[in-house]
Amino acid sequence: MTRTNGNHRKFALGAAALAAFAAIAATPVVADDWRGWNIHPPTYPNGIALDAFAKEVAETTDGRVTPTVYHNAVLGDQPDAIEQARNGALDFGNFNMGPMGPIVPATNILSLPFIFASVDQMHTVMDGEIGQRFSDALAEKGLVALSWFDSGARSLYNTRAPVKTPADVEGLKVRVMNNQLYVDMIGALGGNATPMAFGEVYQSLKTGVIDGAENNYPSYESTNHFEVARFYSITEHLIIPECLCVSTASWDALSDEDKAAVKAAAVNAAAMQRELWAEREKASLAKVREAGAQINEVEDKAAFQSAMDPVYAGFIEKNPDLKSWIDDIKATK
Ligand code: BDP
Repeated sequence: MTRTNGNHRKFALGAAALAAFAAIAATPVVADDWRGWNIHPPTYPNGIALDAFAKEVAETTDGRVTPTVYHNAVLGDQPDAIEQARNGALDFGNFNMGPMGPIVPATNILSLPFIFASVDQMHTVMDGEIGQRFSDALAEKGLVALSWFDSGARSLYNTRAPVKTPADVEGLKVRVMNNQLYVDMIGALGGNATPMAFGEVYQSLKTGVIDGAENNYPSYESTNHFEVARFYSITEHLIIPECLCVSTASWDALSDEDKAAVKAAAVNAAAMQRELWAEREKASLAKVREAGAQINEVEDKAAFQSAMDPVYAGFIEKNPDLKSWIDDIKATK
């Protein structure tokens, strides 16, 4: 938030007073100390890119905006952090569109299983006209999406056995992010979904409160979930982008020049994050394999896809206006 120098005083007219006033008026505003949220460690691709964003913003605004990134979710869980950014208690954050769905309904489209055919298609969509529609929907809820980070594809993993067909999910207790669509998704496979904070998953897997979860390779690895849930099955059921989002309140307080600087830094951060992401996916896969995780292909992915028909039908019934967005995404090459 902008913390300007509030020394506004009334002066009697006179040369000395005018001179004093001119001196106060020339005092630069106090630097805008932005606080940013990150769920991951600082060494994760997102953490590195967010720190680079903070550094570039401080430089290119000549210190008028000085962001600090708070890593490891120390400022709160994701749904809570999204609310904080919306009401201006936080200035920016890297948010996944999964927990965004309950707040910005249009973003639920990005949580539909198998909505994208590939990560490349997701990039094309998010960097183009359809991505702008999501940005507009976020803007209506107090968030300015400046760029889009990669989050790969999410697959199922569990403590019990490889998942090769939908029937293997039957009866499994699976942790999901906070969004009803994921409860429906796991339910459609015959499993029981439990929405839970990211930071609680390791312990819950370890103690058997849940049997499994779902995530991309870097998060499966960085959280050490692979140590306790050794069966990772390449279902790739979700490809969810993440934004670098700024609170509208913080954004509106910027001059046009500083807005341009912050936007440029966010675009650069996303480019960096995507590069680091591609490397980290490979490194994480190698690390978990080395540690004994069993990674299995899912040959009949179509079986998982068709099991999602009721999830799509339910979504379209509740959101008829969003049907055309789904068609437009599917038509993007
Ligand atoms: C990670 C996302 C993060 C989510 C987390 C989760 O980057 O934003 O909070 O998954 O599963 O891949 O909660």
